[in-house]
Amino acid sequence: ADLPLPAPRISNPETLAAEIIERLTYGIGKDAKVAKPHDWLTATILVVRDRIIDKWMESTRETYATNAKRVYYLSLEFLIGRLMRDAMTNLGLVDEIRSALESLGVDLGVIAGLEPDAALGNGGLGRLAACFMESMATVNIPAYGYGIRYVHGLFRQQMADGWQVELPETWLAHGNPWEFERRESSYEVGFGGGVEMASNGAGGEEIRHVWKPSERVIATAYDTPIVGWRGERINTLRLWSAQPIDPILLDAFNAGDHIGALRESNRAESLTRVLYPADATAAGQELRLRQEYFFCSASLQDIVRRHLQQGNALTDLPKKVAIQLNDTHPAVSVAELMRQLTDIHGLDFDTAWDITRETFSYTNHTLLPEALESWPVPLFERLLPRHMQLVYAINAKCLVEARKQKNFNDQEISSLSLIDESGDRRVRMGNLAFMGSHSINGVSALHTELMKDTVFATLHKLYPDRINNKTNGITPRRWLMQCNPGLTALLREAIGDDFLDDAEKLVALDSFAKDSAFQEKFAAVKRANKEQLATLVASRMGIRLDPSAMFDIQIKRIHEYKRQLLNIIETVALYDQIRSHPEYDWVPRVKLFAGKAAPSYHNAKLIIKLANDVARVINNDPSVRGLLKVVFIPNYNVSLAEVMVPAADLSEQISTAGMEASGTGNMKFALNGALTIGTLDGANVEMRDHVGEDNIFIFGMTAEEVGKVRAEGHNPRAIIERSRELSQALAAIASGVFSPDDRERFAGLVDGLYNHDWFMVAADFDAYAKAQREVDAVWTDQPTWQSKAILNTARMGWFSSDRTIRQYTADIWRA
Ligand code: DL6
Repeated sequence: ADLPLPAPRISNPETLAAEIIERLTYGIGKDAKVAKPHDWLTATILVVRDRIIDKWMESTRETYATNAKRVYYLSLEFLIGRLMRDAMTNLGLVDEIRSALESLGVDLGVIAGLEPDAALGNGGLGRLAACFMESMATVNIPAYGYGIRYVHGLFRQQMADGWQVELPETWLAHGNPWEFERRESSYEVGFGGGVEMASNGAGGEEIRHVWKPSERVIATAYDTPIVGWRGERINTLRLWSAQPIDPILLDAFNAGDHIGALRESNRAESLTRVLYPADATAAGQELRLRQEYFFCSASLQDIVRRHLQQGNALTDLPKKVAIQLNDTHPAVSVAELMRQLTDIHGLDFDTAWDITRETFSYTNHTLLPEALESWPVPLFERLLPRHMQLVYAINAKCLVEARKQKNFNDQEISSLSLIDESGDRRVRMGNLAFMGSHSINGVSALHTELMKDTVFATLHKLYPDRINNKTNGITPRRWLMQCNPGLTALLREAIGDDFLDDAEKLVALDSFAKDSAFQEKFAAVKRANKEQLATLVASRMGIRLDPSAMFDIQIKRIHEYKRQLLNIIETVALYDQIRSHPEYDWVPRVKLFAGKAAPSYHNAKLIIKLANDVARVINNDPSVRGLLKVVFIPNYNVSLAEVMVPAADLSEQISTAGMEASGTGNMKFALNGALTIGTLDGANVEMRDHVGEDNIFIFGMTAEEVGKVRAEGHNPRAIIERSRELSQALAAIASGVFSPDDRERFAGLVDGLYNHDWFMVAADFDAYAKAQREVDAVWTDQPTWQSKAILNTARMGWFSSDRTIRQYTADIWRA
């Protein structure tokens, strides 16, 4: 029966206040008189959630009714952050909720700050997935995100004497009012065992493969609604949690083996307990492959079930379903869909292969060789025996095609192969994702070109139409409207509200760039944001910052290719200069850093320690006269970024050219009116094209030059010896000026620069230092600085993830 939906909720402050009290009382069981801030937070979320549910059901009903094509975004990571402000902003409820709470004596800002960050991701790739989820709802695409409901997301970072210490993060400690457990959406996922042949039907002539796993777990769905802008559409993020088939083995328990009785249960639950904390190295461990297969299998079972339930034919899958693989982590899906289509649904191999390739598309997010996943054949075969057979069958089919079509030589054939035979035999997940997809995209123009020339050169030769570019974007709701309400209000006053619905309309601000009254207002907003960040730093770290100094910020994962080290060395050189030339009119700067290092990444952790050691010395040196401060803020996460991004004057995007696939932090800063100092890497190249080369500080080697120097041989020692500033700074670091307790601490780091300098820190140092002095010069001319900052905000609208999603929709998903 076509049952009606409940009447939509009314959302004025009085009814909201009454509902909050009702939720507090009947939902949480708390008397308002004794309710704690956390209770208020939960009650408020539940009231906001009701408004979302109304729309959510409408959206779902509409998709079913129209049998529209659905997009599925498979990602092992979703770096979501907090959801309450996001939902309230998109539903237009912020002011109403604030006054409702005020009437109850509760401060929205205080309770909003208690919401834990959902940190189910490491960095760029996971945050992009979160921005995409919001944009897909905004541009009205019926989409589902599929991932894992990790009990512990990315670790909490603490500093112990300047060293990173990792602590477990417990985002679910107070429950999660955003999610709905869907027990009815449960699937079995198998591992191990063997493959048998079975005849099909009475005649017995058709033969099928039957996988008999030796181990099974249950995947249970948890759904979180994702609100699009103005609440027009609500999509679903479905995260899987692993559960045992038998919660306790009673026989074992009764026989006195109390630990053994829970072994199966623990083994199942450990599957989804922890997020792997490395972003740029393949995890390479069995548990990781189990995680990957677990979420892919459950997601594909769910997708195929929904497709069939809607009355569609399996052969129509590509017409009704588009599945985007977020990097290679879900690449095993290619083999899993083939298994489901052939072994379970009885399609022949060739038909299944056509459907598979038309359904999948794959995004590559990094060219770093150490991040490209591959699995030892024996492990893959033991865990997924049927998938191994299918990988061999797919490989045979594609290699025959390659030999026939292109007359490839043996070397080319071996680089195409799904099996890397060069050492211990390994399954190449990048090649599997590529062969199983009709579209393979990079995330910036430069990265896409490099993909064609490097990692996927032979595959590109074989399938020249598949690689395409989709430059990343960021959602302007979270990264402008929510994180920078001051700027948003000023923009609305100046150019009206059009940009709220279409970020590219920000370009109307261009004509205000030279308007001195507007410049003052723009600068006042920045100043207020800097004061807010200074308050945070003072309260968390006891360090006082001067908001009139230039706030120069580098926040991102700590990685050698991102070159925090270059920034720190330049800071040391500047420190030296300030002390040697007290007569100069130095521009006061605050150098801010934040970011996490993968727990096993030794040099990255050493770089954090160096930043902290340098900070301690500089901040305590009276001869610096407050002209330079260095701060490493611990525990970088989405919420901290939301405070730091609007407060930046200068954004550091200084990776070795050719190594950062795109970057998205670069876009967030520029949208909020920071000027970028950066290399021609990733999306910086396109940012320069958009904001104009006069409004960005570009320095250093190009990707081509880096490639050439690496190929021809690099002599960093000679470069260092030629640069007085650099050699002095390195000598200070290596000799223990900043580490008197352990003078050798950084000797190895500096040796690395003298001896190989793979990341071109020495090679780019002088250009970087020169660019920093140009930054100083422009800063001293505030009207010019402000006009450039305004032009950055005006011209960054193209980098909205709405634009990116529209491009995926038009070119890849055809939804
Ligand atoms: O595409 C999103 C994001 C890019 O902006 C970054 O440039 C890229 O490093 C990141 N990649 C990852 C995966 N691993 N690594 N490295 O997070 O993707």
